[in-house]
Amino acid sequence: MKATARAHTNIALIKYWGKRNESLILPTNSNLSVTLDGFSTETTVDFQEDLKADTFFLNKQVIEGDALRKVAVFLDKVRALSGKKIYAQVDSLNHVPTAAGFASSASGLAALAAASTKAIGLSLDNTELSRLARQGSGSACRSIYGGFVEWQMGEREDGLDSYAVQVADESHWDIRIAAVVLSKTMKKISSREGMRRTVETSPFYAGWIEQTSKDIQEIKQAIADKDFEKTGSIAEANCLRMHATTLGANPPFTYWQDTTMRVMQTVQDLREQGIPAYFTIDAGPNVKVMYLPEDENKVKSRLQVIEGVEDIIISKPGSGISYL
Ligand code: FM0
Repeated sequence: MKATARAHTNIALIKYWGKRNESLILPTNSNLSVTLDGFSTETTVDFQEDLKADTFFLNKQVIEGDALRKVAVFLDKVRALSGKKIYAQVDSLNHVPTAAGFASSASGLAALAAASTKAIGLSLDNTELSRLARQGSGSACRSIYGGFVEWQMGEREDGLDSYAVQVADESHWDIRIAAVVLSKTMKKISSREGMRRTVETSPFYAGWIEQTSKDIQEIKQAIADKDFEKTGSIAEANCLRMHATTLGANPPFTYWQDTTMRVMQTVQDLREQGIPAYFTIDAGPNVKVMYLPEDENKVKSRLQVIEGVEDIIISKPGSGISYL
């Protein structure tokens, strides 16, 4: 009982930053991302009668500890859905053109959801798959779809109405996203821990929630209109507001490093010179820069000379899950 699926990672333009239910992974706000064609995970799940436990290989290396537990806990949900108590060997390959810490739980859990349900004989539609992937890692529910994707927070306690929908497919709008990889990264606070601490302790959190529900309505209109400056400026402001909440947490923290700020400054300089480019940053020091295809050379040449930048990986809007 074996199946293979591929999923691409995504970058949020309106961030998911906080849970209203930790065990079901239900968010405090609806959020929106672009699926990226430059980063993917390909996962084969093979359920075998003679296995005594799940095993997990990532890029051909045996994985144990927390990462294995995350996979096994997810497969428990798949077993419960199917009614079959059978363990699996999971083989994942991360196609990330660098070693610099860009592996993503979004593509990983989306590929795992697709491959494991198919392998065990369930046939879920994309809504069901998104809802299931969400319970592995919140941002994974968006990677079921390509293009521009909204995770609708839902209202129900049981999470049945909390899943992603496609806002526009990958052919809607040819924009580019450069992932700017920094050469040194410090010990990080996981997004899971960072968002928990922020929700519990940051006095700025209420302001974040209030503004984000407006941002998502506006950015959906801007994406429909292909209004790049509006889309970029809403995304950049939303990112800055999310990161501001972490400075208000107790104990306070930030994901930014010196190079993170140099990249942000360079993007703002590019705009002053008339080149529309905007940044966004997730729970780590690397920066993603959005721009239009005609500005690629100018943007790339400015980013790659920044001190502390190791690599630049360029994506277009990518596709949703596929079976191999
Ligand atoms: O992607 O605790 O999905 O909207 O990347 O596994 O549900 O790893 F910037 C932070 C992603 C959070 C914003 O959190 O958390 C976004 C973030 P989990 P995730």
